[in-house]
Amino acid sequence: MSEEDFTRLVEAEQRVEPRDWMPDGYRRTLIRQIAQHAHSEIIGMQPEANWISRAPSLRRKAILLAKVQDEAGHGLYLYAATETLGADREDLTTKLVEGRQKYSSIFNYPTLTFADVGVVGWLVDGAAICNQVPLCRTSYGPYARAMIRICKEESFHQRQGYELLMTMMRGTQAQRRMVQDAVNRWWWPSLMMFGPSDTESSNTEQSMAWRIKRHTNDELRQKFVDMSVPQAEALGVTFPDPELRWNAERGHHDFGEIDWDEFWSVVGGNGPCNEQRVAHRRKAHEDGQWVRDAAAAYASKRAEVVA
Ligand code: FAQ
Repeated sequence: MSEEDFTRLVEAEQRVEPRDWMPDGYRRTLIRQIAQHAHSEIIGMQPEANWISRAPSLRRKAILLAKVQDEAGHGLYLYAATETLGADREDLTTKLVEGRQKYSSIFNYPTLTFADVGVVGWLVDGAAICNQVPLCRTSYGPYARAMIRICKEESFHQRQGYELLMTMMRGTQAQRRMVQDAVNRWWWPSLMMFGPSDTESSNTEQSMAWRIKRHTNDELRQKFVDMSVPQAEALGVTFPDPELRWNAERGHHDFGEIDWDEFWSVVGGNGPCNEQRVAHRRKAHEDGQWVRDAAAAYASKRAEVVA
């Protein structure tokens, strides 16, 4: 396949498969984005896992455990997708724990109360769905197929969060205050998940041309705001943005300016929990060395028997 064949295939909305010829930049961009996505799922287990042992009922514990396990599964599908592009999983993990590869800024904020579990489900998984549903139509086959299952599971995650918050809002005054406080802390970081504004986004133009990304960062952020406002009203909470209002002319909600200094500071490693998240991941990886050694020894013995 030539470069022209590749371009024709992508423009005809067909899928690129692992053995097809692809430009080096396309492969590199995919590995970067999918690895960052996989790392986000794996690091993203930590803020919620913080509450598994303190969940207020058996039902909430079972739901939370299932959600965090799903996130591990998502990370594994996504690492497998990078392997179809020639990436090495061990190398990606090394880059993550050495701070040479990014993961989503959102997971560097702490989960201070159980209401945070609900708000992470509602807003963080809600933002993730908004961003990821279009990725089911991304041009690289293994990534697009992984996204279909991931999105189904994210949708359950979002609903469990919303249902948890609905329950708390029907509770005591203190519980309602807890929900509003969690919303106040997570709203802006959730908007930051979509990345820098389009004018600052270094990768969007090329990624859109290759049909890796299907919408720009600002388009998806706007969609998320429009989707979340009626959900907040139904729940009985407000977002901490005095400039948030319906603009009938645009047919969308206007909203205030994101604190981009905060965004870049968190992306640069200086958020409230960056150090703790990476240190925890590094320790888990080192503690798992004996499992990887045992699995490798078992596989090589099996290979000898078969030979
Ligand atoms: N945090 O040029 P762009 C989840 C970086 S959902 C950190 O616009 P791009 C589910 C970006 O990498 C979260 N870094 O970049 C879950 C680039 O740096 P580079 C994960 C960010 O790639 C829920 C630079 O800024 N979802 O895990 C962020 O075209 C609950 C310039 O930006 C995905 O990864 C950020 N927020 O667009 C799990 C979805 N934003 O690499 C547990 C797939 C940007 O050039 C619990 N990814 N950067 O050095 C994407 O759609 C895209 O990669 C974007 C960024 C939209 C995130």
